[in-house]
Amino acid sequence: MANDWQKIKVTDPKQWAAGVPAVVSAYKNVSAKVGPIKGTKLLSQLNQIEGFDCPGCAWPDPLEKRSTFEFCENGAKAVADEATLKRITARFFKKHSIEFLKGQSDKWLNNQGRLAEPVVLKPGQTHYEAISWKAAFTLISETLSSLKNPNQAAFYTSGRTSNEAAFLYQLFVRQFGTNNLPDCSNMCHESSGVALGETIGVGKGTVTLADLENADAIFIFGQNPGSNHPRMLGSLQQAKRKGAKIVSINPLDETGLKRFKNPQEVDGVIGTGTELRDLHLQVKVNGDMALLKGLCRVLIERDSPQTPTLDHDFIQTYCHGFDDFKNEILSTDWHQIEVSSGLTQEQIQQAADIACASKKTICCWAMGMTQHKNAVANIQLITNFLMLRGDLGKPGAGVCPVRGHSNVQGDRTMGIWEKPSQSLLDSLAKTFDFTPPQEHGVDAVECMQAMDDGDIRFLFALGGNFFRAMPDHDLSERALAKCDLTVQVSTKLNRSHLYTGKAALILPALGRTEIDYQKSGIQTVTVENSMGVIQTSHGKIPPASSLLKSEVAIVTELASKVLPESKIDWLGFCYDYARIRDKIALTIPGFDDFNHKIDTFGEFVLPNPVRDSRTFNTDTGKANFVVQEKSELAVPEGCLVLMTIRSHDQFNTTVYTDNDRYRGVYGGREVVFLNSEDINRLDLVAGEKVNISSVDAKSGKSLRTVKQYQVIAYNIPSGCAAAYYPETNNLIELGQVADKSNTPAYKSVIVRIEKTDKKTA
Ligand SMILES: Nc1nc2c(c(=O)[nH]1)N[C@H]1C(S)=C(S)[C@@H](COP(=O)(O)OP(=O)(O)OC[C@H]3O[C@@H](n4cnc5c(=O)[nH]c(N)nc54)[C@H](O)[C@@H]3O)O[C@H]1N2
Ligand SMILES: Nc1nc2c(c(=O)[nH]1)N[C@H]1C(S)=C(S)[C@@H](COP(=O)(O)OP(=O)(O)OC[C@H]3O[C@@H](n4cnc5c(=O)[nH]c(N)nc54)[C@H](O)[C@@H]3O)O[C@H]1N2
Ligand SMILES: [Mo]
Repeated sequence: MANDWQKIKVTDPKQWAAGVPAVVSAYKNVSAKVGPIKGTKLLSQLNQIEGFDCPGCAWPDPLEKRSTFEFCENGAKAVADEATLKRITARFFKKHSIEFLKGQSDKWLNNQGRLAEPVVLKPGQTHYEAISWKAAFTLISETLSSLKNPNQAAFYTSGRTSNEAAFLYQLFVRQFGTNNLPDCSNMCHESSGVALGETIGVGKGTVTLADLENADAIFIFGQNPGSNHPRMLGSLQQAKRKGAKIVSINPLDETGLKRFKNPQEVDGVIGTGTELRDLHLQVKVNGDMALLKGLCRVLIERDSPQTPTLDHDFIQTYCHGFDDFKNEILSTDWHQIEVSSGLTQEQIQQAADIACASKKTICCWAMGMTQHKNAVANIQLITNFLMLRGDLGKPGAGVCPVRGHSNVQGDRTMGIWEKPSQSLLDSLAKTFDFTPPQEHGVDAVECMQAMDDGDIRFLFALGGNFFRAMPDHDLSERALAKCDLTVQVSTKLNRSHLYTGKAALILPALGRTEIDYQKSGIQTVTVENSMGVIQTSHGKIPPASSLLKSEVAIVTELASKVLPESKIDWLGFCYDYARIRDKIALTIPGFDDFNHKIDTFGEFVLPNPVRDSRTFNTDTGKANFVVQEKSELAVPEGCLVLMTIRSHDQFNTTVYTDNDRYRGVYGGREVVFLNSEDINRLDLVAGEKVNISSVDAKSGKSLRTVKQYQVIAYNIPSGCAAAYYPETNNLIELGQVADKSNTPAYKSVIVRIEKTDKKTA
């Protein structure tokens, strides 16, 4: 942890992304963790048809023409992190108590290596100790049978789980008798799913990679692809070369969207690269609704019979609710739009110029849009903005929510959802001849609350770091401690292994990079990327330990133990994963001939009614315009709105290093980015240490505080602040969530910033 005397080094943000430094960083990282020869071999397998799917982000691979190095710096880091040569065995836990481990940083925990054998924390004990797989399954099974009813258990999923494991997992959980299937999507793109479901009838994006590369205009809202989806920069570069205009809407002028030097091209190595964004709209945190209303207003006002700016045919044929939407948009007040968005009318007109000159526009977005109270409204407005010009269901146009985890979208498709559709439940009932529970289960926030209320007493997590990823660690620690047993299926050590139920298990799993040997031979798994393409993934390196099990093996062995009466041949699925795919083909729409398709083509695209035929499966049967209620964040006098974001050197709660190269921060993560005006107004100076407290907007009272954060003067709108996730998660209230999607509002935390010496010395 940083002390007052430790200064974090700050330089100017970088003006371009990738290039040689990215390649050097990638190789340095991989070589340090797995050695140069193995590292180079591993990287050449990444995202190849016969290689493994990158465990990093969900950005798609080109369907044809994959280069030998279809990887990025941060994909390489994710691979190196999994393929590390270091191991954690029971001996490690004998040496280190839970209390000691709690005192270590996230980076330290992750750097200890791969979890190599199952361990148990018995009630009242201070250390984990070795346990056999058999005894671990018995402990889980006994705890589950001691529950009053199946809804006292919850089963979390993070988004790296393969389609095969996810399908069997939800089947097991539903046959056990609950829909309590919270997942990382609840904290991530849930708002996109809800918003798109209501407006266009499909919870996913509607564009392909080819669409993106052929768009006339691309609007990128609340996303930092330079760090989180670096391969997207290559697609944006292609689009630019074909003449696309790019608009970035972001409180920060993120380096990756300024200029890109493609390390796979000569120009990217020795040239100046490609300028990406044509316009940067420096919106205030949570100012997007106002901006989008302004944009829609300009499009509507500019429309005339001589020079139409709206696609009247599309609106008439395919849309519902236009008149009400138009009236509401025309009644918005420009002054209010400017105050709320932090942008001038002229800037919004400039963005509208780009939209009007475009015949095909795509809107991309990520967490800057989904993690606010009004997140669903944000995304519905994006969709409605596109609908005004008919930019849905035609080549080069559409919505593009850019997903996070590499298979988060696939896990949902496989039925990891606490609110399953009736058709999924009916389909499961038909294929497997049982009655799935009909009552909806808990999402991530409801799960934590139910544990705190004593209603859920058992948590099983297939991957992830549920404790650390969630808000309000004080509450979460208390809630988890009330459980009888918490089980983490993991590859790396993290904080969820330390904040546990009365008893806890760590079950070590195979990662995406590793060869999955089962009785019938080496297995293939599949994943779905952000654009609905199903791809295969083949592990390439021997497992980190002979005691690891694949997620499929863990789920099937557990299911056969917990459900001895089940008519399903669980262990048979593990024998050959093709058998799982045969059942997926019978149950999940779009997967007919699943095995045949992947054997023949390696990958295939799932149907998408909006993209394929402008079919809108909504309540009205049309694409819906939605009138959004006014929604302003109440910010008490003297307070700021804090967004909690990722650095360039982390993957979610996994911190690789303390640096954030593009933003110019080195040697520490306990920093807060502030506008110089705010720094002056608060009587602070850049470089000094401050405390950040979250504030109850109604009473103005401080809630929880993080201490000793170094002030960085940064180009960020006045009234806004930024700090890194997950160190600041305790500031966020569990109940501070997005309307309708219940996603924590990680990006609009009301805070007060004070000199450290006022409170701590
Ligand atoms: N290397 C790496 N890759 C990753 C991840 C990782 O941690 N590391 N995480 C994966 C996951 S699970 C996800 S979900 C994605 C996350 O990918 P991103 O969504 O790009 O990640 P964040 O760091 O949360 O960045 C949010 C961006 O939104 C901006 N923003 C914040 N608030 C607002 C707002 O109110 N309005 C607007 N317009 N912008 C705003 C921030 O300035 C920032 O640029 O990346 C995935 N890929
Ligand atoms: N403040 C704040 N909080 C946030 C966010 C934010 O922007 N701000 N973002 C939210 C978002 S978008 C997300 S997606 C969540 C992320 O929440 P999670 O998905 O729960 O968290 P991760 O950090 O991705 O999980 C990392 C752990 O997953 C395990 N793991 C990695 N690979 C595998 C594998 O192949 N199999 C298994 N079984 N385990 C594996 C490792 O043990 C590793 O320690 O966090 C959310 N929390
Ligand atoms: Mo995410």
